[in-house]
Amino acid sequence: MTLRQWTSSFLIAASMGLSLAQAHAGPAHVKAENGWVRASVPGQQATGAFVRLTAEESLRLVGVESPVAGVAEVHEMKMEGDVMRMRAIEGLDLPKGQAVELKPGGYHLMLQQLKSPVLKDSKVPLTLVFKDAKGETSRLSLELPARAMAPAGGHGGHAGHSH
Ligand SMILES: [Cu+2]
Repeated sequence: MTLRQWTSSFLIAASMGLSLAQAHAGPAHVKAENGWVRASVPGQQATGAFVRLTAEESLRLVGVESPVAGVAEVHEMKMEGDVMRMRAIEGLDLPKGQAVELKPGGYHLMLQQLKSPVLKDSKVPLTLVFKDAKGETSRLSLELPARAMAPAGGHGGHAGHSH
């Protein structure tokens, strides 16, 4: 092998190594299942999105973005006295390999300042933003179907709550 050949194979190997490293820092290593968005009616300002997330490494869900909403947040539902309230949280821990369910009545993604009604059977683009232990950000883009109600056994998560 000449020096020139050696150099070029070294460069190829180096660039392959680099692209592998970049791939790891790119899309989040999170499995998203059973995702859906609650369809809204005209005039409704906000709706919820729900999904089951399983992270391949311990991550924290720190945000959500969607072109259909002016503001999108990660929310939790909590009893305050005897009233169920929801509020934005800074992050939701996703322990490695453990499914975390975002569902009506529990943690959910809140889409606020809706730009137009979320029509039943339409697809809603959402991007989830995660941070790992080192503070590195990764993203997962999803298209979730809009449904009038939960796929099975759901109950009205947002009825009676306002923002
Ligand atoms: Cu909410």
